[in-house]
Amino acid sequence: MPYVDRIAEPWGTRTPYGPGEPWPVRVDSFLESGLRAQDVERWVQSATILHSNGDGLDIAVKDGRVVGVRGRAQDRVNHGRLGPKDLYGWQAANAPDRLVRPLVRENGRLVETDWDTAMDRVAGHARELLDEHGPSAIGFYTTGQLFLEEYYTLALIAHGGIGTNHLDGNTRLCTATAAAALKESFGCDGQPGSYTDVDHADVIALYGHNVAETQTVLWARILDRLAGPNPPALVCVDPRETPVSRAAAVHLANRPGTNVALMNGLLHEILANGWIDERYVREHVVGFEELEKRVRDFTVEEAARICDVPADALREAARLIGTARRLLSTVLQGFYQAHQATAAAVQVNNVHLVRGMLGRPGCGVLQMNGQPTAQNTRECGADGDLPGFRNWSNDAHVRDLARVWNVDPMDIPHYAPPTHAMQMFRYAEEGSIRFLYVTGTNPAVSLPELARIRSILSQERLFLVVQDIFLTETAQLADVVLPAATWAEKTGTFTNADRTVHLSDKAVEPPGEARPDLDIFLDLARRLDLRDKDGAPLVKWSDAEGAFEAWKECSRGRPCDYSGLSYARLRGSGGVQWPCDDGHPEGTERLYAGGRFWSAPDYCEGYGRDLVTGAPLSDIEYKALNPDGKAIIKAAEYVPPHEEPDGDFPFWLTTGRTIYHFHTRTKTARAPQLQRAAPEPWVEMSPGDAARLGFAEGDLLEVATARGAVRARLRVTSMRDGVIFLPFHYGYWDRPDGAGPGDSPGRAANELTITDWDPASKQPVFKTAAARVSLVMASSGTPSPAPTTAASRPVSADVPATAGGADAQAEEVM
Ligand SMILES: Nc1nc2c(c(=O)[nH]1)N[C@H]1C(S)=C(S)[C@@H](COP(=O)(O)OP(=O)(O)OC[C@H]3O[C@@H](n4cnc5c(=O)[nH]c(N)nc54)[C@H](O)[C@@H]3O)O[C@H]1N2
Ligand SMILES: Nc1nc2c(c(=O)[nH]1)N[C@H]1C(S)=C(S)[C@@H](COP(=O)(O)OP(=O)(O)OC[C@H]3O[C@@H](n4cnc5c(=O)[nH]c(N)nc54)[C@H](O)[C@@H]3O)O[C@H]1N2
Ligand SMILES: [Mo]
Repeated sequence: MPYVDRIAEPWGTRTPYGPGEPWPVRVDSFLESGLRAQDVERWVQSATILHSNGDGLDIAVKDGRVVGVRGRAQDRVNHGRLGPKDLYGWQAANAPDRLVRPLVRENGRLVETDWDTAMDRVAGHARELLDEHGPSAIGFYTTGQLFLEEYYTLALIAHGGIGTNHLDGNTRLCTATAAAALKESFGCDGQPGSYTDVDHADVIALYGHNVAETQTVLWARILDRLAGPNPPALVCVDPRETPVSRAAAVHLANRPGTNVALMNGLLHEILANGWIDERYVREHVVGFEELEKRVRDFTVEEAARICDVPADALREAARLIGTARRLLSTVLQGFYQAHQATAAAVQVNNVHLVRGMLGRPGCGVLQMNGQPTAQNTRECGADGDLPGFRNWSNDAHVRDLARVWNVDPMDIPHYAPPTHAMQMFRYAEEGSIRFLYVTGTNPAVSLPELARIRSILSQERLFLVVQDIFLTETAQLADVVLPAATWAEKTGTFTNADRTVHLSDKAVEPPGEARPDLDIFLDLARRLDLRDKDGAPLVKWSDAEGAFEAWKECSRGRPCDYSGLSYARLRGSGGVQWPCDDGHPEGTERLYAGGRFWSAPDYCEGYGRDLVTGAPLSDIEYKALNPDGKAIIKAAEYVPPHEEPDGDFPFWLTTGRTIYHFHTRTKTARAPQLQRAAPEPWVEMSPGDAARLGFAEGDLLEVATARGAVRARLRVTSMRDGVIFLPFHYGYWDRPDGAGPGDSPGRAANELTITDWDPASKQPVFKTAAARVSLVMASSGTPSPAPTTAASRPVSADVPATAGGADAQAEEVM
């Protein structure tokens, strides 16, 4: 059995395979030092949580503690593989600084208290505001990292009980555009493709998606195809050089913010060459003429000029995509966190619609998710939408939900689109939201323009509740902090980016008095005495399985139908893809086979929006556009970003991720192997720009925008000129110099980002801002500590390679 240093070699050993062949099994595992498999007392079934891939794993338990993980060979998603964050990240839950008791603010300081005191304060304050100001004074901001059962319960409390329209997830920052683009094109959320499309595709196009670092096991699957016979050709659209671009047949390193121009150039070429499935378009699609009109005169040269990429490279990409027999496309944050996010993501759907490439092996779109349970936030309505992909602007859907919940339809807010997260923070800033309940997210590091966010969260008049597992930058500003139990300490289900549902069983007891998020929500509902229309308790379950059973009924007959699933069915399984119902007892691999969509006017999840203004369309407009429930092609015109580089701020600043860390690092920084691999922030710049400005690898630089400044050490990488990149993982809780949030100089990338969002999905713009860079201190030869294994690979050969040292993990290839 090979042992591999999975920090130095994040994707592990290759197991090549050919088109249509089964992907070989390789079981990865990591146990606490000194332990062997025979020392483990119990293995408990679960799946990975530090990304959206949903890789099946078993949790190793000894003496009541988690001591390791092992990939599940029989899981449909990973066939046993795990990524570096999955192998090591679980150690964070054993950290000594977990929150173990509730905290309340007394005379300006957070002090420990008991659950009754803390929850009475939360419920008492909410009740007082409800009586004095009504439900609109109350907002909930949740996450993509809890379990399905928790979101469904929260959505019922907020929408069915309290009656507020202010409920959203950090999924707004993450996959709001995935949902919006799927609704625009197919009338409903729901991932058309499947990871098994990788096994069949002859062309894979990745749009703004650094899959190698962000879904490492999906990339391992692609790498194994590339290493086998008849490999697929990759097309990569990303301004930076990444492991994906290095493996690609064509890399379009477009200027940031120009994705719509690029897509229109590709579509022009595809249409001009007649690479169209005319019959598919005729039978299954509306809106083709609009697209034809939009791109006819938009030449490849024009696109190449706007995007600053070679016209021939664009043509070559269009040829690959246009002549592919089995095309798989993936889309993520390079497209989603942009000023024209939905417009760009929809053009990727359009490529598949004009080519008739959906619902068959190898022909799929993956409008990717990021967080492990983001899909459930959306399905259960904790992102503001109504549960079960019901349409808030269709009264029949609201009535149907009211039936499921046994409440009056008028008690479910549906007078306007649900409030999106950025708007909720605006309402808190203005003082109309007075109570904000934050669960499983750290907005004081992850939202744009942090100086503003800190000032909103620290207002005297805002009552802030934070439910987390650590005392984060956000928790430090709270009035009440509730200690949550997390993965491995509670039971629930979650659904990955290709609709695969996994069960995650409780393996160990939570530390101290920490409680599962579900139990905290149930306690809140009890203390608020929320009732249905007959006076019975509104929430009718008391545990996770009860919540799941209730959700099954809520989802019955809707696209995301879970009615054929149960805990018993999921236990022992290798993951099941929804819809899973009487008609599809084994689940559903691909959606939209045969060109059938969930887009009929009376069934669809939304009537769509104007992609430029974001204005929702009415039912009348939708019925006129799409009376027969076909797929919808929506064209879009390129418009430049609102903030572009100029004389004062000459660089494009973009932000994103590295392979070893997850978000604000509350977990990965507490896993020593991961923290060592990427201990401090850095800033990436091209060799040309560095030489022009006289900067060298390792120099300490200050990066500033109109909103703030941060310091980081320079990593010179092969990215395009004029762009700089900052990872957004580094906040203030573990800063070596002890400086806190708001202290100068800053460290979090979001000190710099802009308060701006896509008009249709309302997803914030994290990928473009105008910045300037200056030297603080020359390096005297010490390189920056950025990883050498991935996109931040140095151009200089003198930088020591990132390695895990003594750590080598088992990989059992079957
Ligand atoms: N290691 C790791 N994995 C993760 C996470 C993590 O924090 N760490 N988080 C998870 C989550 S929640 C998410 S949402 C996903 C995100 O996964 P990804 O979207 O793959 O990650 P990002 O690094 O945010 O952005 C992807 C790429 O977009 C490129 N980009 C920037 N601007 C533009 C542009 O204008 N156009 C184009 N075409 N590309 C651009 C960047 O150079 C970057 O390489 O990752 C998930 N997986
Ligand atoms: N500049 C820039 N900013 C970005 C992005 C970017 O690319 N660039 N990406 C955006 C994206 S895609 C995302 S998803 C967001 C992520 O942003 P956040 O959601 O703010 O980041 P996390 O660090 O994942 O925060 C999750 C919190 O939940 C806590 N937690 C973990 N497990 C549990 C649990 O079981 N229960 C409870 N109650 N708490 C738990 C963790 O300790 C942590 O504090 O950041 C966004 N911000
Ligand atoms: Mo995300």
